[in-house]
Amino acid sequence: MTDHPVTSTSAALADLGVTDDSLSPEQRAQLDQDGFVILVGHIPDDLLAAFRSRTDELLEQEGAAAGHEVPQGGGVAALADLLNKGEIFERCYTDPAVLAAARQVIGEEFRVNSLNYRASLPGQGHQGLHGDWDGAVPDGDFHILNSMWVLDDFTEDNGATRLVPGSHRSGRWPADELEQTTDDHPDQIYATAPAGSVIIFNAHVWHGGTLNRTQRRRRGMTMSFRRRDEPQQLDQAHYIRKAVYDRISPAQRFLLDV
Ligand SMILES: O=C(O)CCC(=O)C(=O)O
Repeated sequence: MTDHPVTSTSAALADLGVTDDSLSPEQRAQLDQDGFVILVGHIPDDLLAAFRSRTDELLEQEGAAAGHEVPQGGGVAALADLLNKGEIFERCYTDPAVLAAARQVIGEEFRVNSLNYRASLPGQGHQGLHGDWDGAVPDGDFHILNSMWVLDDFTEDNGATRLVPGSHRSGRWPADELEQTTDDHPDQIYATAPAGSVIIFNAHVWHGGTLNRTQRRRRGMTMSFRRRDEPQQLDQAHYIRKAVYDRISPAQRFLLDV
């Protein structure tokens, strides 16, 4: 790890151990074609346990204010600004596979957008199909990459994220095909995955949380990256705490843009 200032995304990624092998050729092809790839068993058990206990602790501590930094709508327990709320969360934006995917989708110039937590509550959580963008973009002109860090098993009945494979390349938008974006889409799939998985997706793929029909929460964290010359969902330079800034490496500071 370098102590010298880092001045490019490629230098930051090299410093964090991102290589051509950080994703396999099959994973890269799926990310291009379908717009997503699921890494099963990607989060070590001890880290998964730490994510669960720290997010529970934060929900308890923050109470009604939880998630206020990035409002996420109703029907969920939400948290935001996680990168300032525990060293463990730094694993999400320094993960070589996720960073390799961000470079593949966005290109060489990107930075952290945000790390949020979204737990669909029993009987709630259904979203309209959307991309994390204002409308369709030409194939290949992508701005944003997201990754869902799966903290509970995602199943068809507990609110797993739905995705429409290939929709990022369609030049169309959910409202072009659905009367209501909350409707089912004939080509949608449920991104079912065991706890400890990471679902990496081109955020222009039409997606959304689904109804949690169970009596338990469905917890996940979304770690996203966006082109460097565009606003971050959470202004990291504004929010960064001194202790965090002092602790992290030059490569991490470059990725946060702080
Ligand atoms: O929680 C999910 O499954 C998806 C969340 C999402 O797409 C969003 O909040 O925009």
